[in-house]
Amino acid sequence: MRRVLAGVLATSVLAGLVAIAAQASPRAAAADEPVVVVSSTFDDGTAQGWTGRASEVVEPSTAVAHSGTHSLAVTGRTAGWQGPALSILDKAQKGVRYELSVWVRLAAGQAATSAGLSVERHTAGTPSYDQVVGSTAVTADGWVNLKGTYTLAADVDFLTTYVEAAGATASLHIDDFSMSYTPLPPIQTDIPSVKDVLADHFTVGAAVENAQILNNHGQLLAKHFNSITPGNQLKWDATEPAEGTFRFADADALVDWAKANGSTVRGHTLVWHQQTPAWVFKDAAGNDLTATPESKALVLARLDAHIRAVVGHYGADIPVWDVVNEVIDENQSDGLRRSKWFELTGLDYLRTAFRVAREVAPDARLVINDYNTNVPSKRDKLYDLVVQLRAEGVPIDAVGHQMHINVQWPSVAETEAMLTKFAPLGIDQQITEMDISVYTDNSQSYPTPPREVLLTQAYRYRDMFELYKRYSDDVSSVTLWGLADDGTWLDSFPVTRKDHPLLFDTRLQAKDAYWGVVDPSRIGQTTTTTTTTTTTTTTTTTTTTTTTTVPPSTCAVAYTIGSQWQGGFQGEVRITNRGTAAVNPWTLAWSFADGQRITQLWGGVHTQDGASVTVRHAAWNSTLPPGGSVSFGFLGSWTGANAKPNSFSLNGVACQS
Ligand code: 9MR
Repeated sequence: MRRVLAGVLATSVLAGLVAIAAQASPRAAAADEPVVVVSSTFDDGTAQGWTGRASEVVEPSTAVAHSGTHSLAVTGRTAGWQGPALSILDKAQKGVRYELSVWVRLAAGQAATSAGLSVERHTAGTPSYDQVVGSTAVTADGWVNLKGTYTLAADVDFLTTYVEAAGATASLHIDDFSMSYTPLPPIQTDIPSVKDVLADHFTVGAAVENAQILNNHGQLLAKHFNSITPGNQLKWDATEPAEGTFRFADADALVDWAKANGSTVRGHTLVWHQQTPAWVFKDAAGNDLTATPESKALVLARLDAHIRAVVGHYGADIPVWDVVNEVIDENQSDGLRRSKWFELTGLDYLRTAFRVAREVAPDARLVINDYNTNVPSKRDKLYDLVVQLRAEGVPIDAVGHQMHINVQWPSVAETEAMLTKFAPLGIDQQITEMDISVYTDNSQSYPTPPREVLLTQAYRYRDMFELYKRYSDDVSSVTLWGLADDGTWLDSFPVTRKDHPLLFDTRLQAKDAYWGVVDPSRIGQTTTTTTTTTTTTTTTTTTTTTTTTVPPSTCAVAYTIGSQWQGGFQGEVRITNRGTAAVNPWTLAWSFADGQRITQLWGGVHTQDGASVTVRHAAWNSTLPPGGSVSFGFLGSWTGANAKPNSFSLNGVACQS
């Protein structure tokens, strides 16, 4: 049975989920229990806040329904990007990982096409578009579920989620949209910090996205790592999407976080054959450059300008750069990857990149980075290139070994041979992108990784870190490609399936793999409990007192009645941010039990729908700093006992009252 509560908030069709907002007596959200913050079923015969992105028409329809009586019909589309959109500005809290799910079906008679689910956000008027679910086949014959996760990492003044469809004029239906999150348990604070355990050997890093410096992720990152590598934010497509137009906001936020948290930053990466915008290899008329002296001069000038701008922007804040990435192809007789860079410039792009980086950042450590450097044929080609370029005076300071490996491959002996190969050069070596996939071939897929596989992984981490420690005179840093198993590129590479390659699980709790690095005598002492979906696997160690049952409360609300008279009263609400990150913007919601109605409110903007009240910040108090408070006051009418509301939610997350 479904109940439709005020607005778009309702209990969900998803069994066992708990809607916290606008319920009369919501219970506190427990860790590991999904909380629905938005549910749109359209069964009340309204569009429940959904609109078109342009002039297309959205209206409730009984023609088809995924469940209940209604769906939302979308007609009159004239472009692929058009489709139904819902503002989630008041619902999404920064740093919280939401699951978005919607069912899509084409209207009767429409030709098959594809559809996707995305988020549009604006910061200071500049729009960005984040894909939640990529292009997925849809037809008029049945419903297709688009489901993915989204974490807001930037301050925004506009935030919508929307469905678009490749068929520019296709009419479609959507139904049973939900936006939910599963509160994380607190991070374990009473286990050793990886960076402290390895302090005598090398720095320990994690590759991160902007969402991972917030909330629990930020706490975990700060506790265990003293180096971060922006996973995508310093790549060419992020920093110079159009010639001469530089964007540093995302990378700046990571660098600022590192500075504030005593962490160093590895700059990744200045030159790569991927994530390089098309304009770099086109002439002014938009034609592909061909290998001519003029083209070579043009791309080397672009490379020079790019490195000058990016490395120059960060100066001493980024002391290590992966100057070039993945330039070796061991299947070529000369060992050099046939990238556009190589085709247009030969080896000169390498020479230019290192030379300019050295000129702009004379003190930075300059790295040549690659994967599979343990494979002898590839390792030897890389070695030959490094020797040749260094002999020419090209300033290469370090070799980066990515170390994307799995639970069976490669052997420790082969990995040791990788390090000993380069040691005689007296060159620094860094482990730059390590992870250990639980899979050894593309046909495997575990809903939950078997315990023996996780134990094998733990022993692999133990053995590899023991090796690195033995070579700590040669190895200055070890970075993992990700923070925890809830964010890994291996979930979609080489095939889509859930992988578990890191030290912390999807709930940010220490795995056996963590103990493999920190204290191998404790491998096997973790207990693993599994719930029904792959994303709610929880590992708690038997050796800590932290449990997964205490919900993290990041806000507290004090509701006071200042004075009260026959029929009227004056109230004040004080919200305190108990988290470590600012909340901006904020919206507080609660439900009155006694028929109270707000007649006037200051310090915020209110709406009231029946018993449900929503108060959004005023223009001047939109930020709730960590540890700080904001207050607003109001006049209201009352009947009955004028009972105080006993639960509140801030941006959809339950607060203490
Ligand atoms: O982690 C990165 C992922 O988010 C990007 O989609 C991907 C694009 O190719 O790049 C990933 O990072 C890569 C890194 O830059 C170089 N070595 C391989 C990494 C994993 O693909």
